[in-house]
Amino acid sequence: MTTVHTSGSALPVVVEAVELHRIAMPLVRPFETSFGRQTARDVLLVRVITDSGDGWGECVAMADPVYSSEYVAGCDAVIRDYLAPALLDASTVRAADVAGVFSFVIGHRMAKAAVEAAVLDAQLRAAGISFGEYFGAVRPEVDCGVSVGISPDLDQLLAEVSGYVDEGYRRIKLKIKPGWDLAPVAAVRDLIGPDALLQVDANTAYTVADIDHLRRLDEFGLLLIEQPFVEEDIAAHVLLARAIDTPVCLDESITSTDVAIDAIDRDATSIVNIKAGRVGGYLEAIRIHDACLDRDVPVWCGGMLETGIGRAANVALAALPGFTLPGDTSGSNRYFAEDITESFVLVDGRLAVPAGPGTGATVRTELVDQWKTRPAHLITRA
Ligand code: SMG
Ligand code: MG
Repeated sequence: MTTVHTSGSALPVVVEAVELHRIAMPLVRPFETSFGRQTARDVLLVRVITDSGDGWGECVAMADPVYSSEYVAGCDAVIRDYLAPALLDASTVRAADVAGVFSFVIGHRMAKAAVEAAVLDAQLRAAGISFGEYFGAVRPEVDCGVSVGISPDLDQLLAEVSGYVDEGYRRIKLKIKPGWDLAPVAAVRDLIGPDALLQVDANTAYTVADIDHLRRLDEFGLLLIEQPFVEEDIAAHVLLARAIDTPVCLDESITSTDVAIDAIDRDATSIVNIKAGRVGGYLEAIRIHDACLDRDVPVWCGGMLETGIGRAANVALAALPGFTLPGDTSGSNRYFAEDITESFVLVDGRLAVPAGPGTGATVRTELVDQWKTRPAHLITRA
């Protein structure tokens, strides 16, 4: 069981204001999944201003509600109208109190996670403790994988994958959808060889009618198949898991520790993708990690095209003992020409867990200002 530090680092902060920033960052190349194509990252950043200093959190919601029901403008509104006022009312909080303060709002986990992360950042900066120390990190660096979007054709896909292999990535994940699955997987397996780690992610693009087709992936020796069916349909994933040898891994479906335990107990998932935003925050993410570790279920850290703010926290999370598979924790240059913090640079296929207080990342506020798509919102006590 992971122990979250409680002494010293748990001193509360008094929240004086919440600032919401919305910025646009062009992607170095378009990222296409079964649900659409992105050319820029529309990011919502939360800054909490406290009596003990500031903290930053990143909201992982996409511009449109296509990965899950949450989206940037919705998160912006729910933080401005509900979460920030509740936090300001509570006034004196620890990160561990935030979920309780927000429990009157149903769902909106990505919005809640962003605010909780900002409070944790402020709290730990004030205490001089890093996210890694607080979470119980057991390694100084983490193995990194890369998520490769759907390409216009196989040649372009192979060129992109070759580049990532050359950069040292320790695992390749291919986005798949009906019509773009067996052929790209076969071509990439051929390119990278039988021993290289390879997995696929369907982002809910299939139905139970595709089970026989998906079984054909077994011949490629994949680490796992991620989220083939809609998020509510745990039963369909049970059927697939019974039918194929490739391990089934849930992403979108896993919204809490209870859901994770249920899906594991039902044999719908034998590996779990953990994303703090999807489950309402890093503290819930750690509880899922602990539940999986207790049950010998391997986990890995998912990604949502984060800037350095979210990436710093993800890398700290991925240093927990149960994260035994490489995560979607890629270097900054896989996404952006320039990051909003110091760049995360791969060394031998790994990223270092930041050691500085809080996330350890320094937000380049001049870039936040330069890249804004609307003026910052400042929410203060009424
Ligand atoms: O951060 O490298 C990243 C992206 C990883 O594939 C990735 N994320 O379903 O796991 C997933 C997707 C969700 C975002 S797709 C726009
Ligand atoms: Mg996924």
